[in-house]
Amino acid sequence: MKIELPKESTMQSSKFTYGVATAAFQIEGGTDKRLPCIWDTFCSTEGKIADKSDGQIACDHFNLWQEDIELIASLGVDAYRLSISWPRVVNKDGSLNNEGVQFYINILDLLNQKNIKAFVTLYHWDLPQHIEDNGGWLNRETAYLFADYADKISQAFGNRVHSFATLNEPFCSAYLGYEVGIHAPGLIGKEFGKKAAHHLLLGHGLALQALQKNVPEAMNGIVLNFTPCYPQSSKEEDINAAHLADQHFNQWYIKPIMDGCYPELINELPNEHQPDIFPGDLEIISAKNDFLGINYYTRAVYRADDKTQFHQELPENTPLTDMGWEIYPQAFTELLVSLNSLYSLPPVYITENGAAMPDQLVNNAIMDLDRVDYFQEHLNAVNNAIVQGVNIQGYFAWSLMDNFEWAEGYEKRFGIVYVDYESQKRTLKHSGLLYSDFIKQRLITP
Ligand code: GCO
Repeated sequence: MKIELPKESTMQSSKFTYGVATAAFQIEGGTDKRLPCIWDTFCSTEGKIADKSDGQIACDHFNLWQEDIELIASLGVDAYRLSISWPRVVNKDGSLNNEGVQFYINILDLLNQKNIKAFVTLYHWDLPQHIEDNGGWLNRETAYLFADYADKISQAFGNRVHSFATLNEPFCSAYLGYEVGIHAPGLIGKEFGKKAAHHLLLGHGLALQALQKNVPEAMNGIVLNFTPCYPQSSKEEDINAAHLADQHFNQWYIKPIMDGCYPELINELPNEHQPDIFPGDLEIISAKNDFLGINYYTRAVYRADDKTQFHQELPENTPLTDMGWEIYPQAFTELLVSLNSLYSLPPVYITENGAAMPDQLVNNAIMDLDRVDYFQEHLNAVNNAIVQGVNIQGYFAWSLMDNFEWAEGYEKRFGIVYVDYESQKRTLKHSGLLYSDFIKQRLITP
């Protein structure tokens, strides 16, 4: 068994970037060396995390980072996508915390020494708790605090970083965090989601200005996630339901960035659900990005519903990952092709794609053939989108290693490397071996 793509695929070229991805809160631990963040608070709230766990130790990457970078280098990847813990690098007064900054500079220097491009995400959901205490993303001021952090940290990192992304998945921060409450800070209310989303997007625009000023030679942009929406039947009302869900969950986050306006749906939102948009905000939000990061895992199927307008049907009789997410690679191609036709996209990087699977450690090995299939099918899906004209330049597997999967705790394993949380021993899974072989062979075949 191996992972392969057609010989003529541009994804076989050494110019195509392959990487692995992680996020600070999910792997670092070392919580006593930084300010508290909203995920610390959320984890300590009864009933929020499936296995009652937290991020205090996680993969202990805070101590094991050198070993982890050796592991990344051994895979032969071109790039590593990591996120910066905002509460590790700032003090409460907004000044930089030198010790925290140095932690990342050491990582970036080692990556550069090993010729691994650093793709840095500035916000992967770990808002400093003291900022949440002032209203978090419901407070417009947070967008300016984020830009200030982006300004300072990009100056401190300088040319060590190949690519900066402002936000990771503002949909998750806004909707999961402030509307349905399954992520930190756990607020629930239809009136919150789109207000938080607007401040996040404003924060993106303001931070991008700082990045373009301080590190214009870096590739600067944003990472968005998409769960394409499909109708359950060909009935018109189901098609409309899927379309509406798509406007709320997907287009809401990309359209302001690409087109400088929200979907028309905004005109139908009740007053109390409306974001607070100031003159000039949308110009700031729609400034040109050097790249767009796209995260894809699964699709969603909707039917019409009298009360809620659209209702998500759970998948039946289809292959699922351990998250219960349908495995449907065709939606990945269709998503990429459709975004490319709706918008004038900058170069696209697939910044996350992968699967949680019920891994079994047997004789010190994990034969995760299901995950290998997932990668193979989704790499094919990306290739199909390229063939149909989408400009895609890179692909990052989520994730380098098993880690803290948010509300699911440590029960769901997304890694291509297995982590034994007792001993912190890392074991390369079969998917990791084959992903690495695939990346390496591409460089030797003519
Ligand atoms: C994301 C992620 C990752 C998750 C992954 C699986 O950016 O979507 O936040 O942090 O672990 O998506 O759910």
